[in-house]
Amino acid sequence: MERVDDQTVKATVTIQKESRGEQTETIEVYQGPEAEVKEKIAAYTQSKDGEAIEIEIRKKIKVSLNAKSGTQTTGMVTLTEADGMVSLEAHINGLSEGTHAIHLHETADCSSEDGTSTGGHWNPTFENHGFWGSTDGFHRGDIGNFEADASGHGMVNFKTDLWCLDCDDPVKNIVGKAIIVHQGQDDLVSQPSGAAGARISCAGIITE
Ligand SMILES: [Cu+2]
Ligand SMILES: [Zn+2]
Repeated sequence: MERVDDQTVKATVTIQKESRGEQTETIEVYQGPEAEVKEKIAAYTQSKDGEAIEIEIRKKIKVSLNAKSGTQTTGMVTLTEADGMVSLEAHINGLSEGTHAIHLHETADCSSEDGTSTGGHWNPTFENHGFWGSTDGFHRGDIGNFEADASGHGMVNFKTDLWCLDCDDPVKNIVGKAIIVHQGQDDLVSQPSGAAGARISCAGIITE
């Protein structure tokens, strides 16, 4: 299992108050572990009865990609949730130059040498494998392909409202899943996984 280097929640609480025709706005920011932040918000807002309260919570999970299948492919992935969107930003090193697939797989278990302990593609909607957004169906883990340069570095920037971090919806929650980088390219057609070759790097999306 990968260690989570940084798991924080940032919450902005805005309180609007009107008295004698005058509007005042107070903004409080809390940052830390989710449970702690929620406790602080509850304590703060308890005394603010009858005032307009707006709470925005930003979640962040950082995990490291560990080399698999005899490679040296490692990296860092940051997942952020804000305004109903989840962003994935990955920096990957030790790749062969060219196109590589990246997916979410079913289980955050990177213990096996070849990454197969993570299971198949995460597919909570029971659709076919395909390119993200395809009307013919796609897995909710089908992030797709990215390019690695001559120095073996690749970057992924991906954003979607079909995921969440640690929410109650099993079709959206990506906590407990794995991020897998492949040796080859996803052809976006072959079933069930795009014929992308060996699993060369793995990160479990876990919160502690
Ligand atoms: Cu995969
Ligand atoms: Zn797939």
